[in-house]
Amino acid sequence: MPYEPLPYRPPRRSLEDARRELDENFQIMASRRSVRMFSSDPVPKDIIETAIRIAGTAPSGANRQPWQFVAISNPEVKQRIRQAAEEAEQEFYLRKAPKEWLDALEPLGTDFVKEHITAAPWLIVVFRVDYVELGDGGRSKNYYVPESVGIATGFLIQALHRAGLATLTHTPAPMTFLREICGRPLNEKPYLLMPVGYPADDCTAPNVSRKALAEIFEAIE
Ligand code: IYR
Repeated sequence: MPYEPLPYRPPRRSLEDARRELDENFQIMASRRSVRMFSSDPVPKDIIETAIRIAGTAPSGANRQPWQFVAISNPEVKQRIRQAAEEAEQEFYLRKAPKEWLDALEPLGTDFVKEHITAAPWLIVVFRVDYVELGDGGRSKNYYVPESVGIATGFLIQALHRAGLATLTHTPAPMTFLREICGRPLNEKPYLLMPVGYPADDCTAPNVSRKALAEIFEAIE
């Protein structure tokens, strides 16, 4: 495809406006917590769809948009996913995880029981698409796939949180079962499993804090 750029002239916002927007967004995002206790209150499908549209605006390597999202509200399918995830996690907690890793998880209070997978009204499975099969037997490769899908997932988490919805990023290992259960083709690899919904009325979250700016940032001026 030839290079045919279009004018891009977003309106310039005042610094005052920018600071207000950023301060407000920081407050909103700093209040986000990963949630493991979901209400079963329903979330309409259009809410999920618009959040996924937002995820789909993420930048990606060569603009290949190498992601696929599957949202599941079907209770039987959620149950199958929970069962498979719990089997993988049981193996992790009881056999595979080194003690050091289990120690790091202790303050989070996690274990292999994943009730949130069936409690949340929606499960979003994010797939990475490493290549696309061309009709002629060839393949078209995608670029910077984990980076691109990670950015899209970040957009998704922010969009859902700003809409008042809770999320949990979950990566049971191995998670190939998600491709089978979701009926996706072999060029799509599960990247993340994310329950989405409202927090339960009695929801609690681990007592964690964020690093200070000085710990995560350095300016070179
Ligand atoms: N995947 C396991 C263990 C786990 C790992 C990390 I790193 C966490 O931040 C939290 C949990 C689980 O989901 O329980």
